[in-house]
Amino acid sequence: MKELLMGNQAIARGALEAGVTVVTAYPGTPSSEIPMTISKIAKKQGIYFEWSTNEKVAYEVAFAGALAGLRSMVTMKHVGLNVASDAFMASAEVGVDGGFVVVSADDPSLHSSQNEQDNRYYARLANIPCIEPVSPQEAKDFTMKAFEISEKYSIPVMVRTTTRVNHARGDVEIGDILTLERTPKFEKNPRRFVTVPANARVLRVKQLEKMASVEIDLDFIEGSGDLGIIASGIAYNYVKEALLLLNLKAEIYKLAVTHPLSKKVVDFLKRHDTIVVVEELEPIIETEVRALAQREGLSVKVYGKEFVPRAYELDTTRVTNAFRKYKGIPEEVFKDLPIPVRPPILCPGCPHRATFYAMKKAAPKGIYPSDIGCYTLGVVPPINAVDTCFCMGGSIGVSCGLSEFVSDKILCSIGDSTFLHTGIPALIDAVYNQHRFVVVILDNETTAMTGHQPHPGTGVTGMGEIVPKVYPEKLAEAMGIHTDVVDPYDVKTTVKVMKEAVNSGELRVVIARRTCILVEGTQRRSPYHVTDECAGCQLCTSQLGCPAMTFTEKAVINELCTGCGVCAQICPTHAIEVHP
Ligand SMILES: Cc1ncc(C[n+]2csc(CCOP(=O)(O)OP(=O)(O)O)c2C)c(N)n1
Repeated sequence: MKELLMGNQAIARGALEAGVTVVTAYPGTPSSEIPMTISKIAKKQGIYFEWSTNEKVAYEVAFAGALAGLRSMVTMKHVGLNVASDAFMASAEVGVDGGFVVVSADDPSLHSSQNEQDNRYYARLANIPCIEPVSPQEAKDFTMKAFEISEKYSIPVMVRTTTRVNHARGDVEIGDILTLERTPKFEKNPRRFVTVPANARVLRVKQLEKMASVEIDLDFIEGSGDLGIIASGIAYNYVKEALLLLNLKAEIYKLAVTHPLSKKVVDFLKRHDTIVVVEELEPIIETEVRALAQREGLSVKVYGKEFVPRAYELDTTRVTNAFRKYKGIPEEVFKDLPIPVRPPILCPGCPHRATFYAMKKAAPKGIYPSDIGCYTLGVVPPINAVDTCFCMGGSIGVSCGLSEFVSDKILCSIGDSTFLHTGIPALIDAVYNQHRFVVVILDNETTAMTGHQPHPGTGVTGMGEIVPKVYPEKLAEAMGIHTDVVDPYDVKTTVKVMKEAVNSGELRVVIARRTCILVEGTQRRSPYHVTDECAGCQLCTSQLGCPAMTFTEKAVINELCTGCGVCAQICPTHAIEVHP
């Protein structure tokens, strides 16, 4: 039986058909639908699932499952592996008992990410196998295979995907869900599990030996021609289309296992005088293929990034142009379709808008370091209250530094999920090292940006259980920080509390708590309208930038109004009222 599945659902299905019993994750595009799929059926299937506080914890929990002999999977976006990398490196050395699959969902072209990063480097850094599907069917099959390989060599296996593979949909052959009757057990073994230098030195050599023996048979070769093409990941699909468009003949080596390279690659090199490596992002395979050719004493000419762009994702046009360049024929210039630009913007009624308004009122000339979440959209005019955004949790750490080096007033903004993810250690640093600035936690009681996943502050687990909430104010107060909790829809009080915090000259925390408008729903509030009292001062539109407001001769509120009432509170002529 076949089912139309998204790549991410296919990975989840593959894990189920491989008998997975532990799945953990921290959300992040383009990976989020894998754990979201698992979370819905975890209880029924007897799977332990958790949304973890951050990727490092997610990694450690799943790794523990694998150490106890259970098939385990952890999923994250590419930058998530930066957060998990300490645990990741150790796990590669220690090895696993149950199959352990690490899904790294990379985001070439940064559709929804802070940077572009090729995590195939991580597979090399940790020296673990890396396999890359190109379709939903392969996403399922390779996930299953990854569990097998992991158990065969007792090593974590990376399934590396990219946005187009995660989000593409296609027919997938559905098999049976596997139930493995395994009793988890932890057998003490300090020589393996306690990585003091004397033990870790031994593990290091063992791991090298283990990886030297890895041979995974998933690659295939197709087509014929003098030219040899090596393509991996989604680039393989573009190569096929480009060859058709250009009527070009070539033998294609479709690389599924991108670390370690199969011995078959050498035979392929021996058959060709010229090879073009087509891979998205970094010249990793290209460099390794060149090294292989040198080691084997082959005179084959290897091309890659001379023709194939290194930045951003590839597509059929870019790969076709790469081959045009290679053949010395003019590249085709495609004009972008005349689609109107629609930059992302905070939703109408988003409580973050009101919080930013109050921050700017409290310190109009302040510096506003920020973080990653919906609130990063506070960078867009007219809000302009986001001066930095580097990495998750970075707002507080950067404020610790800036507050020491510049004399401006500093108010940083960070979301509730992000605060719990990596904000806490930086806040402790601020207390310890006596840094003075204001931390505004924009607590919309969810992880909105990535699809409203629960987190420790929401009081609901990934399996749907109701548990005690972790309150950011209790954490901050326990650190000895004066902390206020405000409702950003109450503009007057929020501005007053922010001003007090800024002018205190102390380290302060202000928690702006108001449920995300998409979670709360808009039905409960009456929309507003503008009366004849409007003086046309444009304060509302110029300060808030709410998509529910426009201005012609006077302010106009459209049907997008959610009834938050923030604009009514700042109107100097009281010309905004609830719609009669
Ligand atoms: C290291 C890392 N992990 C995950 C993500 C994906 N991501 C972006 S913002 C965000 C959290 C947003 O939640 P919150 O801080 O509560 O802000 P909100 O969007 O709800 O305003 C996540 C998980 C990321 N960008 N980087």
